[in-house]
Amino acid sequence: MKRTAVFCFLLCMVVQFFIIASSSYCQRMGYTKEEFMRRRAELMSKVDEGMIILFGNSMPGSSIRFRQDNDFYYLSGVEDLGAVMILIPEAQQSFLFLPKQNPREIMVSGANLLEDPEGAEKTGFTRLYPVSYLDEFIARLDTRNGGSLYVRLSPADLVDNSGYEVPLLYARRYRNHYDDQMPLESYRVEKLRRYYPYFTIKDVKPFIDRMRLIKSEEEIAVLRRNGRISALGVKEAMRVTHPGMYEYELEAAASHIFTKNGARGNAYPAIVGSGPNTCVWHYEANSRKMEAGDLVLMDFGADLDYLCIDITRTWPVSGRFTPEQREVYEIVLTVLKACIEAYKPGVTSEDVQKHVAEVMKKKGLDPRGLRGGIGHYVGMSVHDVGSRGIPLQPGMCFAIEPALYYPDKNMGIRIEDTILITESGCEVLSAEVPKEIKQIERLIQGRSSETKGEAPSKRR
Ligand SMILES: [Mn+2]
Repeated sequence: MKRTAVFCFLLCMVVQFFIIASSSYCQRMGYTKEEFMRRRAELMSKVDEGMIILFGNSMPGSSIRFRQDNDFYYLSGVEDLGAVMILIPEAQQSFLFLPKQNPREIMVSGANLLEDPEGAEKTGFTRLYPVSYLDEFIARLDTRNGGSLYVRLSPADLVDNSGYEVPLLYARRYRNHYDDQMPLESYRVEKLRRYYPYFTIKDVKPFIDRMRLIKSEEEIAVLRRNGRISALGVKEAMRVTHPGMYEYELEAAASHIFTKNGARGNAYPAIVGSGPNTCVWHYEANSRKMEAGDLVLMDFGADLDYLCIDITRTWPVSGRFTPEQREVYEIVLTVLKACIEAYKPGVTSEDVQKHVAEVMKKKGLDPRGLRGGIGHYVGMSVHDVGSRGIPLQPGMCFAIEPALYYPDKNMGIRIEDTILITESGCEVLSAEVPKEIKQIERLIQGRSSETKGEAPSKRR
């Protein structure tokens, strides 16, 4: 009996060691500690007064992997639950607050950085504290730091919804007054105002957004890698397409490639619409059986190390475009190529639009009915932060997604690439997935001669 107890104790110690050794900082991520330290230092030098407080996500994901709040991750690289960060610009010091976990929490989910004696060293924070000390910490500092408290007043962005979309989702929820509960974000600000009425509350978000707009060397390396992974995924879906398959099978084919190559998940739910579904911009049921003669539109990209890629391709299920599909496809492709040509440092979206109009006029193409943007920012959120109309700069990242929809013909065609502004022009990050008609037809027809798999069953 005693021997069993000793054994159990030793086993626990071994388990503990491995848990601590696998603390969730920078796990398999493409960033160095110095990158996060540099970002914090830059933010502090821009804000230059008072105190900055940021909250991390505090609940684990249910069916999806936990994903930290974008701004919080951007400045910390920390993926622990319930984290809070305080930055003191005047002293150039940064503090991380984490919940003190009980042994059961540690046993079930692993230890957070607070349990790690090298937590501060690993993250570059000045010090780590238990979150129960947060208010006393604020109270001790309030008079010495100018009385400004920088919090996030602008809406947070999520991986698949931008800061301008999230308030719309709330507004729609408020239509039913039983659902009109205040967002956690607003509740936190409200509480800070009530607890510390002597602080001047200011918005830190514009400072962070300006930084996130221009991608760093480390971010560019991640984006390039994700561009390749996401392109390979969509290409694989294209390759395996044949009549009789269900839309969700194409999602599976692409997801397999994403996961296999280390992506933490999708940048957004896969859109795989065939036939009439090609005309639903954000169709995501992916449950229809594809038939010969249909087009299928796939809009899908991976989330790698907290950076997204946004790709759309449209292709014929049977491997050959009809003359009518071909004609529409060529128009959309021309617009996409004209945008890519025009994207370079110094130009504005208005200039890009003008260039597209000129190209279409020269080719005698009808611009009426053209949908989809000539560009939205891409980054930690697939519809990323950044104001419109400003001149392009190296390090900015966009998705270009022209489209034409004809619901009466069950024909929607959208082609989308994610691009990075370079010193001289732009780099197409998603270039590895074909978009020329010939390449697409060759890829699908090459596959159609192979043996088909088992007949799939309908998804419930
Ligand atoms: Mn897009």
